[in-house]
Amino acid sequence: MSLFKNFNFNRLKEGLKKSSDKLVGKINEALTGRAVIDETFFENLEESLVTADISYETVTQILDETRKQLKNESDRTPAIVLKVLKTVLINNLITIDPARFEQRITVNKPYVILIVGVNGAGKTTTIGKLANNFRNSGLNVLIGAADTFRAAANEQLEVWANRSGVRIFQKSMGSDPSSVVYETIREAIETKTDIVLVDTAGRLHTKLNLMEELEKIRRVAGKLIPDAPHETFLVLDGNAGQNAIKQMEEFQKICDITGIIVTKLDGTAKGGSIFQIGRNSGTPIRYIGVGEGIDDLQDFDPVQFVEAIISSEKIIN
Ligand SMILES: Nc1nc2c(ncn2[C@@H]2O[C@H](COP(=O)(O)OP(=O)(O)O)[C@@H](O)[C@H]2O)c(=O)[nH]1
Ligand SMILES: [Mg+2]
Repeated sequence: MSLFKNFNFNRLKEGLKKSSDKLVGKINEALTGRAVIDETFFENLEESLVTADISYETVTQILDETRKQLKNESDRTPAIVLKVLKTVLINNLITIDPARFEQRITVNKPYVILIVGVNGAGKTTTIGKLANNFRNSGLNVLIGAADTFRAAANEQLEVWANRSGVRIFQKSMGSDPSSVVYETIREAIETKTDIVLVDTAGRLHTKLNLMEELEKIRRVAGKLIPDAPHETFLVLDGNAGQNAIKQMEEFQKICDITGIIVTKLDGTAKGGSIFQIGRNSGTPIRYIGVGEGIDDLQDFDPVQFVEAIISSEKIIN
C-alpha cells in the first residue's frame, strides 16, 4: 500500500490567497526602501505577522529566534531575513513521518480514527474528504455516525459517504454514541475494513458530559481492539483565532489528541493561525481544509505551506 498524497501547490496557494495577500502586502511595506536591516524593519515585520492572526507573544518568540539565527549570516539583507524567518516558521511546525503512518495503518486493521471538535468546525465535511483520500489509496473505509444528537447529522454524513463511495454505519437519532462506535468497529472487523472514521457530536451540555462521552467511546472501542482508537484528530476552524487555541487546550485536557486538522483556510486572511496552533499544540497538524469540495483536504506540508503563504514571487526585493 502507498498512501495517496493529496497535495496540489496551486490549489494550496489559491486557498491561502487572502492570507498571503495580506501578509505579503504588509511584509512588502516593511521592506520598501530598506536596503539594510534596522529596528524599524523588525517592528514592521512584527506588525505584519500580528496582522496574520499570530499572537503578539508568539510573534516575539518567532522574531527572537530569527534574530538569533541571523547572527550566523554575514549578509543581512531583507531577503536573507525573510529566508531565515521562513525557516523559523517551518521549524515551528511539527510533522509526522508519512512512512510510519502508512506502516501503522498496514499493521492495524481496522485502523480507528476518532474525529472530535466543536460544532461547526468542519468534522463531518472533513470525514467525507478523508474517506475520499483513503479510498484513493485503495483502502476500504467504514464511517461510524456517532453524532447522534442532531437529526440532520446522519443525512449530511450519508451524503459525504456516498460522494466518496464508502460505507457508513448509522443508527437512529438519540442512540448511544458509544453503541454506534462498538457496532461500527464490529462490522469493520467482520468485513476486513482498513479504516474506520468516527464522527462525533461537538455540542454536549457541559465539558464533563463531553469528557464522559469521549471516555466511554474510548472504553467501548478498546473492548474490541485494545489500541483503538489509534488516532484522535481534533478539527479546528482556521477562522476561529484565539478561540481555536482555547478549544485545543480544552480538548487536549480531556483526550489524547494525536493530530490536528485546520479547516476553512480558504476565504480567510487568518491563515497565520496555523503557526499559533502549531506552536502551542505540541501536536502535528496533519491536514488542512482549503475549500468545501471533496478534494479540498490537503496533506499538511510545513515547507509548502510557508512558501504558499509567504510566496517569494510576491515579495518585492
Ligand atoms: N470554505 C470551507 N468551508 C468548510 C471547510 N470545511 C468545512 N467547511 C464548512 O463548514 C461548515 C460546517 O461543517 P461541518 O462539517 O458540518 O461541521 P461539524 O459540525 O464539525 O460536523 C459547512 O458548511 C462546511 O461546508 C473548508 O475547508 N473550507
Ligand atoms: Mg457534524
